[in-house]
Order: sequence, then structure tokens, then C-alpha cells
Amino acid sequence: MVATWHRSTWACWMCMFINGLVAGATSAPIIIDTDMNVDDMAALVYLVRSGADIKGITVSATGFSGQWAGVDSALRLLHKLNRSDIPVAFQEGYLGSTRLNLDYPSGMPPSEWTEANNRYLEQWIGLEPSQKPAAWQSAPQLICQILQSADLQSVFILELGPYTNLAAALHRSDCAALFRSKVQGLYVQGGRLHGDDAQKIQQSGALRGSGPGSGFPWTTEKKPNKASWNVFLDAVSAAQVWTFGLATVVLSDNAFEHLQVDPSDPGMYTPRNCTNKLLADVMLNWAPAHNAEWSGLSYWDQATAVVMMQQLLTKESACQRWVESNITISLQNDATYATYHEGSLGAPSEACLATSRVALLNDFYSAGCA
Ligand SMILES: [Ca+2]
Repeated sequence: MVATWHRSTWACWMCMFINGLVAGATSAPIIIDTDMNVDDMAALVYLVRSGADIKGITVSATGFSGQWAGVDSALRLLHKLNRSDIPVAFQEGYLGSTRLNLDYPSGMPPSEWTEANNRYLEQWIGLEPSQKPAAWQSAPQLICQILQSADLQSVFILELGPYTNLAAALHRSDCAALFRSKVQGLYVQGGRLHGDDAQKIQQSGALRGSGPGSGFPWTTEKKPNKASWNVFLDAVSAAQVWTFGLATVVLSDNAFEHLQVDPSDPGMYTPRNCTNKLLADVMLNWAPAHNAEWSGLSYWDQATAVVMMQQLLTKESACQRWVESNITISLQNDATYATYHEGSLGAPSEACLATSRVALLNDFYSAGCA
């Protein structure tokens, strides 16, 4: 199935090339679902400047920014980038779908983790609020409407946050059929590919939870260490999207091992003649605004955006190692909770396991300068 997708995807890329889309540096239509952390903000600047044909942005309230702030941050950035024509939608309702433990009914990050993201663009980058209001549609409604008016097998979805909005769209009447007919592929950030490792650990029983009677043990203070945040924060929604089986490209945690941010990066990789410093500003204030160590910050969403655009524009990929697999999400009440399970079921996937830091940062900072 992956091979079939690979061939059809390649055929489509060739079509785009022949049709001259590549020459114009405009991508296929894209829907971005995001939680508007700082890496999402930087990825968005890169995407707009590198010719992504963004049809809409949906913002989850289950990730690393408050509901009131994520949409505002996206609108501020689009205003600065002269792209206020792109609709930005709120998540439907407030809470996500995952409620496996009534003692911890919401898996959302604590507010002290998200506070710096909420006011980042205002306080650290000095961006004005946008006069453009958020979309009148809810996130799932906007996704379904974009798919409704799209050509067959034309749309790519970029998932940079929890899967709450995508699952909600899938559950809307008739929208699953639109996903089947209109979506060509899904790109997602994060998650460790276990391979044989996990099976061995599972068989040994070493990953069992805290035992009978202890209840469901996982909270934001205690996450299985191989679970991606984007999966963990709403694991039921993530599991539903992966089980639906869209052709998926995943930038796995393995691919970020040499992608820590260094504050010298913008100076090193931004072209000398670049007068547009927005991307460098967004990157350079990340650690100070969060009282974080640079070594703890990586090019997570940025790298996912770069690899997607390189594929859509048929450029050489910064990904150096790929593996094909079918992936589902484990919802077992043990340390595999919210991690990838590789097998014969779920989404036919191509996972990037290793990236070239130099190739990736060259593209990111030079396109971000355009
Ligand atoms: Ca994100």
C-alpha cells in the first residue's frame, strides 16, 4: 500500500513539475493544524515565505497555547506576513476528546507551561494584533469546507499539534468520505519509532503500568517517555486519525536528535543579504522567553514543515533515512500508552529517521528570508 502511494505521490509530483507549479514555487493546497507553540510560529513563517498554498489554519486548544492565545498568535503572524486572507479557526468546544481518567479529565499542559507562548508574539516580537477576526467556522467545519471545494486527491494536511481538530472533522457527517477522496497525504510531527525494541520490552513485561487497582497512571506530570506530546495530549483523537489510514509522512523523534537549536544558527544560516529578520527574531527569543536552556529546544515543527515543502516542491530532501511502516497508536494502560505501534494495521507511513542538520537549516533560514 505504501509502495502504491509512493508511486501515485511521485506521479502527482511529476504532474506538478510538468504543470509548472514547481517553477512558480507554489505548493499543493495545504491545511495546517497547530497548537501555536514557538516552533509552530517559526514553521508558519517559513511556510508562508516558501510558497505554501495554505487554505486554512485550525488551532487546537489541547496543546501548548491557551485557547484565546493560539488563534490570536496565528492571526498576528499572518497580518505581519500580509496573508490575512488565510482563515484561522478555533477548536470546536473547549476540551479534547481524551478522558480516560476522571481524576485527570483533561490532559492539557499546565498553564505555567503555556503562558510564555500565549504572549510571545506581543511581548517578545512586538507584533500588532490583527484586525481580521477568526473564522466564523469551527476548526472541523473549516477543514471539511476546504476539502469540499478541493480537487480530488489534491490536499495535504500538516499536523503540528494534538489531533483533536482532525478527529473532530473526520467525525462530521460525510467528511470522512471527503478525507478519502480529497486528501493526498498527511504530514505529522513527532513520535518515536520503536521497531523491535518495543516488542522485546512488552514481552518482558517491563512496561507494565503501576499495577492493578492503581488506575490510569498517565498525566502531564508523568508521560510515557516514548510518547509524542502531540499524541499524548489527546491520544484517543490521535488513535482515530491514525486508524483511519491516510497516507502519512512522519518526522519521528529519531529525526530530531541532531536538531537542537543553537542561538548562533540564525546568524550562521540566514543569507547575508537578508533584511527580513522576523524568522530570526522568532527563533532567537524562544529560550529567553521561556527561561529555557537552548539545548532543550529543537527544530520540531520547523523540520516537519521543511521536509514537507521539499517533497511538495520536488526539492532534494533534508531527510537522510526513511522507513516504511503501518502505524497505529497504543491506548494500552501501560508505558506504551500514546506511542506508535508498527504492524500491518493503521496508516501506511513513511517515517523520517535522520536528517541533515546543515541541509535543513540552510533551507529553513534562506526560505524564511524571502
Ligand atoms: Ca506544535
